[in-house]
Amino acid sequence: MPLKKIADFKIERLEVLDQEGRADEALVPAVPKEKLIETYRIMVLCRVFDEKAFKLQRQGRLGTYPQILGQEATQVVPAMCLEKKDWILPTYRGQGSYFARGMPLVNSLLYWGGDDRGVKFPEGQNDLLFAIPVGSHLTQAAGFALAAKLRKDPSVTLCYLGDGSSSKGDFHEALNFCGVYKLAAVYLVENNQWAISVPRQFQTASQTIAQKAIGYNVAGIQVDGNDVLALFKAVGDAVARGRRGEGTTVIEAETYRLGDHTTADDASRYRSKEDVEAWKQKDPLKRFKLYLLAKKFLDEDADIRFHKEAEREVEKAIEEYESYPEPNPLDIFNNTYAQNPWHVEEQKRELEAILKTKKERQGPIVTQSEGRFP
Ligand SMILES: Cc1ncc(C[n+]2csc(CCOP(=O)(O)OP(=O)(O)O)c2C)c(N)n1
Ligand SMILES: [Mg+2]
Repeated sequence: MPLKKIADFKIERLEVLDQEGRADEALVPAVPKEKLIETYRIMVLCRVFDEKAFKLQRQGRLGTYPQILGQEATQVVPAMCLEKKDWILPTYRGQGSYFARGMPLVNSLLYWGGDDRGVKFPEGQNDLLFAIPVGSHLTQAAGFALAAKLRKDPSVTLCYLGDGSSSKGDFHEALNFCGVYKLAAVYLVENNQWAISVPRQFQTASQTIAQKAIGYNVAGIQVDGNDVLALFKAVGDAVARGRRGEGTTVIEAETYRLGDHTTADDASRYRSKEDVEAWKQKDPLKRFKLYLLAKKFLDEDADIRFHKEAEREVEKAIEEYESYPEPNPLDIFNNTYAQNPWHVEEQKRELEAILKTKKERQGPIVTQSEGRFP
């Protein structure tokens, strides 16, 4: 006797733009023209910033830096789908999401230059600092979404994670919690095919990452992560669903990390040029530009202007970063506890004494310009 079927599951993949930037009109989301152009402008800014930050690191002017090259769409578009009061928890590969939220470029340079004054976010919006430990922010995102629910606050929590992060227990604990309490959260998995040198197929045996949503009775969908319009549709729908009280969505956005894991890595040691070249053909900027040109929302002159403006903006941020007033080493004790425990106070006094003696003997201890990153 055949067994009784008690449930049926399917996972869908959303694609709107093809590689030449032609859209499937039936699927195009209703996003105002101005917003599309602004999205493109920020994506261009990300690309210019990213390239420059890489070079600064190579010149010893910036610390270790994780490029977002190739992931501009998965970075920028989800953040563009939020209201200011929504919560956003990016990963360390998160410059694009921060820039989409209006974070000044200099802050990112300060952060990756090892200066914690870079983590001062724009006032009046709910941007959180990413965690460098992989996945530790996933359960925190569920906590933010639960807090919003308890306060009857309509804000939605957007949490970014990588394919590697989805193998961690935190992901499953967070989704279990979100499913049970029907929380207004969106987990945006940037599946860039690599967790440092570990490829996607060694990350999970499941056919998609999106299908992991099924186990927790939350919505799940896979999208082409290099397709701006597909992302606007999937994330826009997920945010609206959360806002309506209909729970959490997992979005697996398939993309590719075109650069190294960070400036401390050399990806040519573990992956082929052919693979990288094939993904370059799916460049999210190129495809979106072709769409905007065809729609006459953009012309070549405006594109050149966006690039020039981005270069000027980045240069200005670098000047500001490199002439930033010296940090006070004692700040390390000021921003962790509301009230320092006794042993931290003791360390603070110790550093105060060291700084005083050094200052008397040698003048300033830290200089911005001289060999910060040998
Ligand atoms: C808890 C923890 N384990 C290991 C690491 C080292 N680590 C840094 S990034 C990374 C890979 C993460 O891959 P993924 O989630 O796919 O994000 P991606 O870097 O590709 O954006 C690892 C293992 C870490 N930072 N934290
Ligand atoms: Mg990854």
